[in-house]
Amino acid sequence: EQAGAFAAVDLGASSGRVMVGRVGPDTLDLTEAHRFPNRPVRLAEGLRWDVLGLYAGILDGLRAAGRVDSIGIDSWGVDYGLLDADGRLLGNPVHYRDARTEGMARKAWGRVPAERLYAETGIQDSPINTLYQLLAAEGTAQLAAATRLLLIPDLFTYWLTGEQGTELTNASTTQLIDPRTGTWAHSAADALGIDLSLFAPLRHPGDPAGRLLAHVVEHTGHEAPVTTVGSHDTASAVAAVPAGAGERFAYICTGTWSLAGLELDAPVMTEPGRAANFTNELGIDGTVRYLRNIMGLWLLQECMRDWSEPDVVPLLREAAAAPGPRSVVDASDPAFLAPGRMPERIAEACRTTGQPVPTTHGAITRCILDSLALAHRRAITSAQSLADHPVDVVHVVGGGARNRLLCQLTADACGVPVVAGPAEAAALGNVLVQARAHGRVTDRAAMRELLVRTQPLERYEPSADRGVWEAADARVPRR
Ligand code: LRH
Repeated sequence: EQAGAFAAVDLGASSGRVMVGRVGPDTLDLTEAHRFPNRPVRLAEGLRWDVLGLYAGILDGLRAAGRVDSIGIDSWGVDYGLLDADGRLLGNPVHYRDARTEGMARKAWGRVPAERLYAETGIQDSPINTLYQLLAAEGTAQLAAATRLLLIPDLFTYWLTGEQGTELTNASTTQLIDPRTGTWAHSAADALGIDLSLFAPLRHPGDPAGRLLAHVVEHTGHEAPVTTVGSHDTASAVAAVPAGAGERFAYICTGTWSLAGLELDAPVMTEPGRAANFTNELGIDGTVRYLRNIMGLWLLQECMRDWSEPDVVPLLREAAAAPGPRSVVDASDPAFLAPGRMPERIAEACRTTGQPVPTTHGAITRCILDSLALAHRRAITSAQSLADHPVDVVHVVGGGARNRLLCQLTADACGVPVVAGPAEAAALGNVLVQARAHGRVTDRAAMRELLVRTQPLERYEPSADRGVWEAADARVPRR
């Protein structure tokens, strides 16, 4: 059987990996060539990404991957590096959890009213948005010196190939793209004072992105083309949702974040959608990711950091034994965005909503998982009514698909079956888009059909007890 080999560089908030996917008519398997930590660094000036460290990890990973037919890169959204006129990186890219965007929504709305901004971009109001980051950078020497802005995956593609571009799915997270047209929102950008010529020309998943530069080939030991994929990790993950033909599904991409919503053919840019803070990000093939950003397992990761507890297994065991849902917090509240003091902040949220404050690590873990399940329920329920798009099943993909308790609670809270897996959805979506561009799979339906046939999935049925989730829902005010 003929199979192609594709290297997926997939960068997450806490680690990066280079995976090799083999794709043939009846084959889709993924092996890890290299995994490396992604450790943000706090300077006096703020929280920064160590992009050189990440790039070194990518190079080592590509070397470990061996000969492949192509390479694709995806990462978290919204963040970027700035280049000067010589094409050199100006400083360390700023982390989206940096506090600099505080107050920037108000600054934006002073130039373009919130309703108009949403009507032209369809993007949720979140402090992480590239637009707000650019407004925060206004007047800095760095931005003044910049002639080019490259989103994180595009920056690495540039370093590997010397070619500059702006991949569309990730560009949609900037809040400067009109999802109805898939091009820049010129009128909003002009009114906001954002210079769109900073951005390199748009490119689309499947487009060729360049070939490895000679010094890169020297390090990796082999030549390969770089292929544009859904470079926003969530776009790649949704491309790898193992939905059967005709299935009416919602998805939750779980990891550091939970991204919960629907895949649609067209954006839904309504006022009720804006009020519920739904976003219309672009997926592959002109699809729209109509979803909400939920804080995700970040809440637990930060508690574990606070507790100096590296092992999640005992926490999940205690959490599973704890009764719940007892105390729940609003897991989509941006109050939880910044790092630090997470157990205290969760306790505070329980206190202000008049609920018992969980004290043991197991009880706090349970509170977090119940809160995520509740946020999943709210997002999936609202998405269906806002988009008039009912579903029968929820696919949980990404790292959280391995978390059995989270999957069961999500099924219980949503009241529909959960199908969990694959955990490495972003890497698989990255691989599949490359494989399609290189003729190994025909279309999006065939990609999903291959996933269904090859990936181990687990099904969770909802429990009959719906009342406890309605009661939990009533305890947490909606923002
Ligand atoms: C998930 C993700 C998410 C974005 C956030 C910045 O990794 O890309 O879709 O909102 O990171």
